[in-house]
Amino acid sequence: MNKVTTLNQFIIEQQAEHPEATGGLSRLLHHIGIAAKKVNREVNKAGLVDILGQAGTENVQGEQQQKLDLYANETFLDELRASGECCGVASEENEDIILFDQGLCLNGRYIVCMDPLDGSSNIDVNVSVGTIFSIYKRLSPVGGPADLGDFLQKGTELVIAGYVLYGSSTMLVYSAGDGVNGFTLDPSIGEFCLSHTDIKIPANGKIYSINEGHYEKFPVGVKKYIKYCQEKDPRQGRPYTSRYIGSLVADFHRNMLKGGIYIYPETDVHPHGKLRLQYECNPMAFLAEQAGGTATDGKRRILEIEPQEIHERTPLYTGSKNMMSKVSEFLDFFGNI
Ligand code: P6P
Repeated sequence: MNKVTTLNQFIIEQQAEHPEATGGLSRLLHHIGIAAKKVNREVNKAGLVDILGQAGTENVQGEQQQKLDLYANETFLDELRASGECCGVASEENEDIILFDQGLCLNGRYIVCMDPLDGSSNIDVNVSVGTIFSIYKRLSPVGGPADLGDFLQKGTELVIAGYVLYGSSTMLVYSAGDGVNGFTLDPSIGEFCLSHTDIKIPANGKIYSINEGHYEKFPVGVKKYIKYCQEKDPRQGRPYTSRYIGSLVADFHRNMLKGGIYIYPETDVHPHGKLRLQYECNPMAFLAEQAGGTATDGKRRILEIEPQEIHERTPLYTGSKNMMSKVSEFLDFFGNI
């Protein structure tokens, strides 16, 4: 019988490779896994209970909040607080940072930036959605409250980044800076089990993922790249295939396994891009690089961008390194205008 490695076993084994580790990060990850299982339970029965649809409120983005958005946000906040290792959270669902400034949490050495339920507008139509999380070491002194500077660290300072994909199966994928590993939830035992070891994104891919509904407003370089993907050239395996789910975690995960490129550039509606640097782009960029891919804003490495505020947006180009090199040629030649 094949040995099953659960997420908790894997975390403990990884911790053993770092003698200086105190177990804090392991406890934090363990609680993230619990929150993911709780959210998975509700996502899976959405439609059967009164948790579908809009909550009748708006988030800081001015977007209609789904009932599951609020449930996911509260669930992850509760588990992060319960871990005692986290002193504060920046969430897509909250305008300001949430400080855990009571008791044990004041000694928490980590902060979390998260999108608790990304792509949630897809929930009512049963399309995959995801959670995106990223963990930094706090910069503020342990024992006191976290401050804004803790949440405005560059992606190069990330300690852990990961996502949960609530899809045909539920997977938790994360990296602590030494490769990317994927864990599939086995409902029969209620555990995430190691299923994708050391994920590497293929250097080449045949999939480009972009919302071509915004085509007319794309930078010229992006338009030229899309046409390049569509031109027939059997020697280079073109035309490529267009795949766009409209759920970042699902599009990104597919490209991680099969190879491909995901692009959300500047548009007229989103002149700085739509996606959020701190809790969407930086974690995905960290994972892409850990898997051998790359991630830029069209010019700069995402992880090198100095955040100015917790909800700032950025264009995102990420995926297979050779496809990223090709799109960069078009952007350099035609510019980002
Ligand atoms: P559009 C979902 O709202 C999201 O943040 C990402 O998950 C997704 O990739 C993107 O926005 C979809 O945006 O403009 O194509 O609907």
